[in-house]
Amino acid sequence: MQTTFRKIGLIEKYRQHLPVTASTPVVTLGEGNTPLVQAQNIPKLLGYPNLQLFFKLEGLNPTGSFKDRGMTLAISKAVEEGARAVICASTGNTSASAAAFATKAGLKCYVLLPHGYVALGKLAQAIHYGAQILPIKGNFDRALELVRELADQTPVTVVNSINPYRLEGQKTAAFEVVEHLDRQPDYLCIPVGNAGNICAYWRGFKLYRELGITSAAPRMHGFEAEGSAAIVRGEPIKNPETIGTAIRIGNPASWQEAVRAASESNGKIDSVTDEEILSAYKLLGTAEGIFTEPSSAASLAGLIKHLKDGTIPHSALVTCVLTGNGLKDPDTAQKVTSVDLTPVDAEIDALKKVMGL
Ligand code: AN7
Repeated sequence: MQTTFRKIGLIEKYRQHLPVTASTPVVTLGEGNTPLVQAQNIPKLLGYPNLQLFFKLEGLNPTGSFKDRGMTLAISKAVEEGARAVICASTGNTSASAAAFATKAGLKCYVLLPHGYVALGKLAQAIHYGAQILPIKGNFDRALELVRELADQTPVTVVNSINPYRLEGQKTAAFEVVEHLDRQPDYLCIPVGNAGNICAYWRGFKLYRELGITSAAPRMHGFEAEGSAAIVRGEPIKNPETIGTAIRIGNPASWQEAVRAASESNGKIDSVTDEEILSAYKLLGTAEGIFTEPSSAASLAGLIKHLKDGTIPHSALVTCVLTGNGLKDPDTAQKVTSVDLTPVDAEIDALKKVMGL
């Protein structure tokens, strides 16, 4: 019996909407096709029983974040164009994804990281996939400036979202949301850091509307962390701060396109506090069984804010994008919930006593 290998990954699935040809070498780790899961308990708990809420679980991509969608295309095109080395600045997830895809393609990978502000799991990934790690004494915004300069002076290909292929790959997430719902959501809520992903989703939704696959497009509601909310404040932030280290970015690269995405879609870019982010982060775990990283919970935190202030109607069909996997940041998970981990005697009676049974 002859068996055929079914091609995987989002380039194969969506190639007619992507800038590839039959001769583009496809570098894939099986990214995309992530679950869209309906909330079971949160709408009632919040007091909005008619809310139709779905979570796009991007943490189930091969390196645990949405970055893999853009990286499969950016690395495939880099190989096609003859690159030998790639480079990125990163708050963590881009570095993990770049390192994995570069390794698979046989490319050298350099990653510039803001020293002390990358979640443990992401750093472990970049190391494990064999990237050359360059922690810098500066934040993400400085790292990205340095990457742009290095790319001008040396033969390295930048795979940050300023690489045009990144957002083209990432727009496929919008296609999946439409296919899973069999229509467009009314609202899309999404975290905003460097502001690329909100633009990518908007491109995807707009394309499906143009092609007549949907009759309308959702309103895009993007959420920055309050201590890093450059777009909301209307000026770059020199020393951005937030518990969500992934979105600790003070001068977003896709600023203007993100503002256009929000205005063209009749949506909004707003901010949420670290307290609101952590509260949504915990709620996802305790009410829905979803472990996402703190930055990702900015989408739910923002939705809650906009339900409360009436910006989003209480019976809307909403998709919240959960951009990264909670396992990437075990430190924050342990810090934010105090649990008694004192060992119990390994005896039935001792356990029953502690369990109150
Ligand atoms: C989990 O990895 O910028 O607004 O260098 O890791 O498209 O930047 C990560 C960003 C949201 C924000 N959620 O997306 C990086 C990086 C998670 C993230 C964002 C990031 P953009």
